[in-house]
Amino acid sequence: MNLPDPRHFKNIVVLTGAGVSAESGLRTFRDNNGLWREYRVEELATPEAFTKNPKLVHAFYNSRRHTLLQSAKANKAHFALANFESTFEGNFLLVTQNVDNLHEQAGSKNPHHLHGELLRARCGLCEHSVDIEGDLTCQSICRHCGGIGAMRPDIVWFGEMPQQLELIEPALSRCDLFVSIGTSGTVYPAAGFLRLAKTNGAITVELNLEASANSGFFDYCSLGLASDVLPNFFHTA
Ligand code: BV8
Ligand code: ZN
Repeated sequence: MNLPDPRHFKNIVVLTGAGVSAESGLRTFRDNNGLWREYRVEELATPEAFTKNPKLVHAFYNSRRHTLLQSAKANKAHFALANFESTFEGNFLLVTQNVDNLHEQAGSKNPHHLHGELLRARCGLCEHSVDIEGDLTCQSICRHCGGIGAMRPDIVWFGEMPQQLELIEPALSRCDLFVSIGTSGTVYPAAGFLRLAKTNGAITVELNLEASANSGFFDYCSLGLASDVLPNFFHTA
């Protein structure tokens, strides 16, 4: 089945997941080499884990921040999205579950980080958030309120409210094309975006290495490496 041409639509929402950054050397979560195959989510990516063992949680995110800054570069898939957006005349909203900055690196204008950002920290006392490149520790001081020891990665952990839903959900309700890229479709509310877009009449497309949990509900599906499939779908090759 031929894939639809995205230029024939007026309001596009794209959702990306870890698969789009896999070829940049960042580990996914649930594949064979995924982070959650090696580490327990409950011990690292929940508010309870941070309360119980902040040192361990800081070490996990500090290490991922190092990898991002030292070795990860945007790949062809990130560039395909940014190039398409730069010439598309309709409305285009890029929502990413990824906490890296590779969409920004490729030139995407305003990616919405549903699950937060590795290069930002937030104070648990006053909620002020700042850009960071270095390590966070249990002694880090908030530049805003002066509080000590409450700085945390600005990441949405399990059980916490994802960011910018108030902008994303209305865009999903009015989009005519929804494209899901490189995500296993297991984490809510992102996994429910397909249903919201479909209920409102959008055409839905999955671009993924392997079919996701929701694959059967998409109108179209193209499987392969993001670096091959995206330039092809967005006609930016
Ligand atoms: C919330 C950030 C309330 C930290 C992450 C029971 C039922 C339903 C829901 C729940 C439930 N119990 C609990 C919940 C809620 C929970 C949830 O969904 N749990 C699931 C697991 C059951 N969700 C929450 O708690 C969320 N908050 O619900 O708040 C609320 C109420 C009302 C309305 C709204 C909200 C908060 C979720 C935030 C989780 N944070 N982590 C960090 O990064 O350290 S989630 C984690 O999974 C990742 O961060 C990532 O963002 C997310 C999604 O993962 P994927 O990106 O899909 O990655 P994955 O490895 O799974 O898949 C990779 C894909 O890439 C595969 O398909 C593979 O084939 C493909 N691929 C690989 N290589 C390539 C490729 N594709 C193309 N090219 C390649 N080269
Ligand atoms: Zn503070």
